[in-house]
Amino acid sequence: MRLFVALDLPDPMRERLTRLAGSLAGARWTPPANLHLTLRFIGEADRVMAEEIDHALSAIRGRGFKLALCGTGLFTRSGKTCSLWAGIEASEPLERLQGKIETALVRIGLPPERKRFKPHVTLARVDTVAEPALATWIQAHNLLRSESVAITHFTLFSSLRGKEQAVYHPEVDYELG
Ligand code: 3AM
Repeated sequence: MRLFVALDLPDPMRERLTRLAGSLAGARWTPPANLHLTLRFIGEADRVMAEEIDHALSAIRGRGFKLALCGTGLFTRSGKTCSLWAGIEASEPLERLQGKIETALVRIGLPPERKRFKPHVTLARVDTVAEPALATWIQAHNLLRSESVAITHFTLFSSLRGKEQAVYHPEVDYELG
């Protein structure tokens, strides 16, 4: 199964992000149910490995914390704009949690993540959207801010590739004290 570790977004944050969707010709918006904040992409894992991952994640101790949305931006791949995202206000507890997850997974043999952690929620795939339209959208939404919401757990998700969109399934929640 294909796995990743993420924060399942609390409803007020999900609703706020859902309201941003629209008015950008060609954008493929993330369905509301799929909105999440990835902490660590894992990839394919067999049953035995999935159990080891679950075991390692279960041993992580951390406290709940609060998060707020902050700004929007674009990622590029091979010089081409590919995704539109909402940013997350700088958060030490979030960085600490991500660090603990990374350490735990590397300890059981997963290759280290080389990309620097950039907390974000992917809003849309935009590889076919015209650059000027993207720039206008970003300008209009760059001041995005939200109320802080409480994060009480993180989640191991499985991901099934669908025809149009992947289907994410929460496999295990790990409570933060
Ligand atoms: O949270 P975002 O949307 O940035 O793009 C995938 C998504 O990221 C990413 O993992 C998240 C949950 O699916 N992803 C998919 N395949 C990947 C890969 N091979 C990947 N990240 C790194 N390497």
